[in-house]
Amino acid sequence: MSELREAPAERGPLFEVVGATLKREIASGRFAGADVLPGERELSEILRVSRTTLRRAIAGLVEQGVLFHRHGAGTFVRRNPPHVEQPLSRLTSFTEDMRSRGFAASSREIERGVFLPTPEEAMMLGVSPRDSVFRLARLRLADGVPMAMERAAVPARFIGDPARVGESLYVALDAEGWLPVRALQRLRAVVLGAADAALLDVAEGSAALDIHRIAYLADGRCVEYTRSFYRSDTYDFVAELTLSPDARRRGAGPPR
Ligand code: 16G
Repeated sequence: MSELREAPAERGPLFEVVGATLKREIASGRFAGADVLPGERELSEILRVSRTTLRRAIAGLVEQGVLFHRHGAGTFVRRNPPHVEQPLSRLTSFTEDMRSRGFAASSREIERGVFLPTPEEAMMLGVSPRDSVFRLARLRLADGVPMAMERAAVPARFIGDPARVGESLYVALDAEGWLPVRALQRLRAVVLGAADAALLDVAEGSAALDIHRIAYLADGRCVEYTRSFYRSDTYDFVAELTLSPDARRRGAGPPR
């Protein structure tokens, strides 16, 4: 470890040089054994930089998905992007899905507020163009890796105080007594444009799943319209198919 040094040719702010050095060392398999980075003090001594610089460098690598923090356990090297198999028959939230798989769910907020609906939102939610909607656009991450870009719209009357919507939209809806019980979802393949590709940390033109979800309350009112782009390299949507009761009877063979 003692030869871990910045390359003299590298220029830029010190924390970026340190980040690039760490990234190169990781790529060369430096931490392959344990996958956990040495402690902050040890690493800052090895690299001969302040802990503040080191922290900024590490934060940058967490943002890029190279490293991730595990609460109370340290900073780890990510070897493979999380891969998720998602059943298409259960109505669950992103936070719930990721937690159940042992990934730490987080979000980077792009937009939040109460606005007049776009024509698309008004149509999908069945609200008047004069009714307000609460809009929340977020990049969703699992263990620090971008997984999906979601733009959710909820009729404002279902959100008491927009500022109180925390990590999970469904937890907030549940707290107000408006948790959806049913949803319709449409999936199609798309090619990502530059802006969404940059957010999802994939090359422009990569394939993604474009998902529209309309979620309903028990009384049939629409509570959510969300348009999402899911990275196709991290998500498999799995549907269970069953034979119709008629066909099942036919397949059971002649009655004895
Ligand atoms: C899921 C839903 C999304 C919903 C979000 C709530 C899909 C394709 N989308 O990502 O419609 O808004 O969960 O997650 O499954 P949250 O409660 O963690 O904010």
